[in-house]
Amino acid sequence: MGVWFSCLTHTSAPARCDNRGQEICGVGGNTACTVAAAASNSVKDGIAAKETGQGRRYQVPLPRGRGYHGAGGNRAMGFAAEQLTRVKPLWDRMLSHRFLIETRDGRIPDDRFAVWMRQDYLFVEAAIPFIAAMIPKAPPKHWESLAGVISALFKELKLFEERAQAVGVHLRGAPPSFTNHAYIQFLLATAYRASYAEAYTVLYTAEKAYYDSWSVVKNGLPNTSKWYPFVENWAGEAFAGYVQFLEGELNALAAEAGPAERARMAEYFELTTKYEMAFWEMAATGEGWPGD
Ligand code: MP5
Repeated sequence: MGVWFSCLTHTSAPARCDNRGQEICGVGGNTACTVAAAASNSVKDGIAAKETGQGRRYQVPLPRGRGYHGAGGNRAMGFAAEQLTRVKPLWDRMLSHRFLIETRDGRIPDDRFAVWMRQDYLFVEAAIPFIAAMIPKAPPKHWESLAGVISALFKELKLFEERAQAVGVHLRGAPPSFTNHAYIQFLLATAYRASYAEAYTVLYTAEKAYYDSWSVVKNGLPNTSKWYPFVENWAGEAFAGYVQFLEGELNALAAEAGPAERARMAEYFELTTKYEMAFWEMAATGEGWPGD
């Protein structure tokens, strides 16, 4: 979601909130922000912002007492790291998916990339009610950070719209694919039926998957590429800070969970990883629906 600010300390925890034109995004407390990547991947003012270096600003404040790198607390390995280790073979397969490699190498056909754009636009749209449905279950200290995620999702939709217009992709040209439909239903069912910690696991895993996936692309795609704004969006320093914030919160939720809930969280972690893999596969194949 654009360029972010990484905020190292804060009394509250709004992650991923749009900070354009504001010093602090709605929450009182101490905030120490570092500007992430210089450029913005624009939304309304994208390209212009990129040229002037006036990127959209986000902040990722962490609760006081939590270091930027120490968000998991004192445990040697928090829940998230434990799960990433457990699903590593799957995770690595996701990161070596041909869609990512071809995008990184500038070999992805435009119409394939357009499939991903159309589908991810729908996914991001659906992420709004997903996050909104988590709010009633969330501890009050998470309300503002979740609200920040929602406003950042709206900005992200604008990034898609701007890119689509720039490259001539008709974003509204397709219904959700089978995989995307399933993933969206999974998100919503999780938000409504699962516990908050379980839903938060899905949020973290999806965001971490995108951070890692776009980092693969970043490691090769020239920043002059028409697709680079997506790299900036998900593989920038600021998004890294946001993912790290989520990781700390997820670890804390897992530490408070009982063994049964923790086991379900692990299951959600793995399922989300599989959906992420399936999403790249769907984009690479231009998957239709059974019976089409
Ligand atoms: C994300 C995404 C990242 N846009 N699409 C998929 C399939 N997985 C994860 O989420 P967000 O909210 O766009 O950063």
